[in-house]
Amino acid sequence: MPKERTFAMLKPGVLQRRLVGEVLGRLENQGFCIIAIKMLQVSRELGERHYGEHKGKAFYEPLMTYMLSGPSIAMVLERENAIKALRHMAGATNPEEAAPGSIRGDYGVITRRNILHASDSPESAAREIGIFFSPEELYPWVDGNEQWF
Ligand code: FUP
Repeated sequence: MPKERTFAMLKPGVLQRRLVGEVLGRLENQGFCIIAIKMLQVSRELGERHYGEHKGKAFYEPLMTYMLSGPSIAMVLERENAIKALRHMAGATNPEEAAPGSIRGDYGVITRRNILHASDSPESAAREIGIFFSPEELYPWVDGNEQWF
């Protein structure tokens, strides 16, 4: 299968709760190559571009408040079947419904603070990567360990 790229973002609570290492460790254990990573304070404008599809919904403003409450960690991850694999690892949007063993199932408590964002389709992945990263910020590297995964 060809390699695929997806976009992931660890939301502000992950830093607050000292869960960055736990979540990144899980992603590395599943063979994702981190080809771009940065810490950033999401601005209102960036938050609205990212979550614009939800504008007008009851949870939109509380979600924005949360996303702007502190820095986030944005990433581009590469792997075979990366988009589905990451969504599977993330688990259901509502942590109460997310399976144990999934990231949201194990660390999430409430939906608004559900640990991470993961792109849900190739179109979303391309759009979200483009919002958060310029092409020069991506560092595709040859995965010499891929036979181990
Ligand atoms: P997901 O793709 O799993 O991140 O889920 P959505 O795109 O449906 O939701 C985006 C974000 O909105 C979630 F991560 C958290 C927030 N949200 C709520 O706060 N309440 C809801 O009922 C649904 C989503």
